[in-house]
Amino acid sequence: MTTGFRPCAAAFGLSALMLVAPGEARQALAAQHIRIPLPGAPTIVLPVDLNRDGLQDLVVAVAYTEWDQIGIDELTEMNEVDELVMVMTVVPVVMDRREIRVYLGEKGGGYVEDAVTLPIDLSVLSIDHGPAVAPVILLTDSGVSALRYRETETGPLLEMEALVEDVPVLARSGSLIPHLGLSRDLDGDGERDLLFPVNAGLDVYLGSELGVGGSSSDQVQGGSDAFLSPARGARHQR
Ligand SMILES: [Ca+2]
Ligand SMILES: [Ca+2]
Repeated sequence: MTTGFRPCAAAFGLSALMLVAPGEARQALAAQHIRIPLPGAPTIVLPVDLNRDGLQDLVVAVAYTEWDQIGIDELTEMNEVDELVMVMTVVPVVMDRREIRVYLGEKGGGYVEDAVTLPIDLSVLSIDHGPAVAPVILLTDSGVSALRYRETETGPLLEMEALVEDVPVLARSGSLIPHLGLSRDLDGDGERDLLFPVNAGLDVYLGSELGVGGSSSDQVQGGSDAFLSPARGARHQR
């Protein structure tokens, strides 16, 4: 007996309507439907020009589960041979997978089909827009990192680069939390500032300390000298 249902290859995805100019600049903008297949539900979606080519890219954080299998080694005594033998038992397990996918924007609208992917673990707590020199920031168990896009000889690469070294109040929660509001322009200078959640409130890191309008990741190098200090007076007494 057959039913009216058909298998669906892609259970998750993003659909977006983009406004694109089909030809002459004076022509009316047209809506373009785009579907982006994903392995799981998108937890966080950020439109941002991550590779600084003037085209908006799409940064998507995805969390999903996947069946896998693990092998467990055990020493077992076998009467037939009267000695201990190593036996491997393979058991199915459900694995938590998390990853950041970046779909680069294309001229004329839409995104490249193949995403640049960075697997992340439970130490990444949230992702948000950041100041100019770090357009995408990640709150982690050990502070705030910038998401960097880099072209290499073997292809494009995503990396995490430490900006702030401190332990947030959400550390070790294992949750990937959307819409935390990690950055706002608090002093009205047009630059996003970092809001870092700690036990006693919020630490504020002025985005201007990263370099207003900076365009190169060289301005924020790794190493302890590059870690920012909270703005004076912003930290509550603990
Ligand atoms: Ca871009
Ligand atoms: Ca600011």
